[in-house]
Amino acid sequence: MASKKSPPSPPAAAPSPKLPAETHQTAVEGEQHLTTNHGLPISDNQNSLKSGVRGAVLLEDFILREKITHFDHERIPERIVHARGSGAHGFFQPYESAADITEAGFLQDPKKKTEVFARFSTVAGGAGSVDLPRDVRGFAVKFYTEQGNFDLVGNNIPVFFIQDAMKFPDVIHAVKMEPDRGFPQAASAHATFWDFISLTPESMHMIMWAMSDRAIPRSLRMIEGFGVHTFRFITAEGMSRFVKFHWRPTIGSAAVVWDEAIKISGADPDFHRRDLWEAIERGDFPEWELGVQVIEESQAAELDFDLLDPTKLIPEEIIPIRMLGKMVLNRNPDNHFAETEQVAYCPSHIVPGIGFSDDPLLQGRLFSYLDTQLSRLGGPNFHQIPVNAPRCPFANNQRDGLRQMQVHKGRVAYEPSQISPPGAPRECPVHGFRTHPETETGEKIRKRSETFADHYSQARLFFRSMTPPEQNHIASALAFELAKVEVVKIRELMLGHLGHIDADLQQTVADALGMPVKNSAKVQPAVSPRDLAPSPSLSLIGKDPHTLKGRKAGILITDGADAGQLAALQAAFKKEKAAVELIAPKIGGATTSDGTLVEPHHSLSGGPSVFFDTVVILASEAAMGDLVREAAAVNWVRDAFGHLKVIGYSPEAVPLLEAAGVELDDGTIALDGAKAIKGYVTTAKGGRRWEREPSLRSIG
Ligand code: HDD
Repeated sequence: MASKKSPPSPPAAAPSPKLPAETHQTAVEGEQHLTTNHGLPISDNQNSLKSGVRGAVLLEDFILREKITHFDHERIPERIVHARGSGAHGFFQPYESAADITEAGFLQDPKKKTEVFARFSTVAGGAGSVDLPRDVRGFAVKFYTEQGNFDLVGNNIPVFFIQDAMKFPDVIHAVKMEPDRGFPQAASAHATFWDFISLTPESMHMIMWAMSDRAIPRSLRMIEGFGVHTFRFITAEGMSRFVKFHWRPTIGSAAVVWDEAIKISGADPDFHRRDLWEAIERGDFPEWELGVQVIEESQAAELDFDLLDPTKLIPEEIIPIRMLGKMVLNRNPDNHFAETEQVAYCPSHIVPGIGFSDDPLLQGRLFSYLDTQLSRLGGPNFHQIPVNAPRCPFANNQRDGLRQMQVHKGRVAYEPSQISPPGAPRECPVHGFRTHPETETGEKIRKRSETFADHYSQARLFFRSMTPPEQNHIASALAFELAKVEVVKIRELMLGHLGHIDADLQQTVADALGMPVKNSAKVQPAVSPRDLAPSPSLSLIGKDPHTLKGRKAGILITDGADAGQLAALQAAFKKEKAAVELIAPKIGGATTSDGTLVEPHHSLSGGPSVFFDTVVILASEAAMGDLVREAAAVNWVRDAFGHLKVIGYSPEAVPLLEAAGVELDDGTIALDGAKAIKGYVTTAKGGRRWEREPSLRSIG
């Protein structure tokens, strides 16, 4: 009932305010009706049921209640780790039969494509966190094979923080936001993380990777992936070998610089998700080769570390990668929640021809994922959700349970049975999965193997395999993160560990922190670190493919910009298979020299140069007066220069470069003719100008 005090209702005859036709969609004959979840057609989706137009809403309104109730339950528990992810559909196709090393069905026939769903994620942040924190990236792929689903649940870093699953909740609690204050979100730069790490020497190798450029990738399309653990490949004849899985992006790997990552996080928190989505929408399908390092069981004993230790890798220079085939991601999800959120990967999902090793981290994971899906997806039937369901037939005697979607028929849900109908599921000793019959002996014991005890040699190997700019980035990242740790003894302990990795690194980080190196805490390694031969294949800069393929160029245009140059640049980028976006001072457009009104993708303030791999400024002299006084324009250029990008510019744009403090070098190229465009493109293919960095930025 309307309150007596309220002003009188307008007369019933008063016309209700008119909404634009398209916001008030009513079905016409033959169109689908909006209905309740139970199929009742809904006549009005704009107004709740009230007593009078200004009166109280009635409890009777079951349509309102159903709509709100469903909305209230739209969220499910987010993943405890890897909560923020982006997914895509695609396929995997082998190059040739791998029957000599595995009987896995999807690796036998080069003509056969296997459907996949891949999900890439950050680890520490919540589902709504940004895409570019310094963090490990998850790289999970579900292969829907004819022998059931194979889930390869890896990361973009080939080693891990810990050696035993017993420590997983600890390392995750340490990195996640601190429980009393609820921050920092998606960041390892805080005391609890470094407290745990400084007391966990086995993390040191992983720390080198996590502080490297790998942890701030330019694009999910450019990350490498690793299975991390040692797995087994088993042939049809029962021959078993150890393997390490590798994913390699065909367009090469690249990272952003830290200052850029921070700015991207503000300008576009969805930077990676958008990039993946848009690349697939424009037909620029991301591709990865899948390969394995194959290790004969007899070879395993000769390696200078234990294959069961997930904090170690095998340099490619020692055991090369055999490429097995290619994955192409060619379809975006239809629905982010239904697919990317509900996809449930489990390392325990394997197929005949693939087996586990006794890596204690892997063994713990074999339990954890199924367990977490039970609560995350509300019960034991999550395999029936379309993105999780095998594409091959599946049948067993498991029944009922929460969220049961199948209607199982018949009276027999067990075996053996004499009354089950013909065709009832039976076990299959010939084609069924068999565990590799490894001999296990040993006393029950809670103890770490001594073969896991060398925590510094491979950390050193990684650091010394980096190019000088990459080494500087590791030192800078360590200094940045440790500077956020207010507890001095944690910093001193970390400096102590760094001393065992590399004395120069220790000194550089100490200097950047403004702490005397002599204050480093004494750390007694369980095994003295050794000098292993560097592995150049671990460096990203060292294997930069020098290409613009899959990269994005940004062209800043103003009124009067040279139309011919714009067309020539667009054609040149297209030839290189690079995407191009235009930026203009105003989103309404810029009129180029031939009088064409060009519509940009971004206005200046909405399209900062951090979005692009290389940039061009095509400006007229007349536009300079305004641009040099416009912070968005000056920052656009200053950032592009500071982020070491190759910059092409029309000679008229020089005042803007000067206002931005750009010092012309080999990576700043005046576009004063067709030849100049060619030279600019060749230089831009070379990627960032690392030689510019030391004059712009100190370590720390
Ligand atoms: Fe994990 C999710 C990768 C160790 C327990 N993990 C998860 C995802 C990836 C990884 C990519 C996200 C999958 C998706 O996109 O849905 N995890 C790894 C790697 C590890 C690793 C490469 C070490 C080599 N994880 C690890 C351990 C445990 C877990 C040791 C527990 C004992 N991981 C989980 C989990 C998650 C998970 C709690 C959270 C959500 C989920 O599983 O589905 O079960």
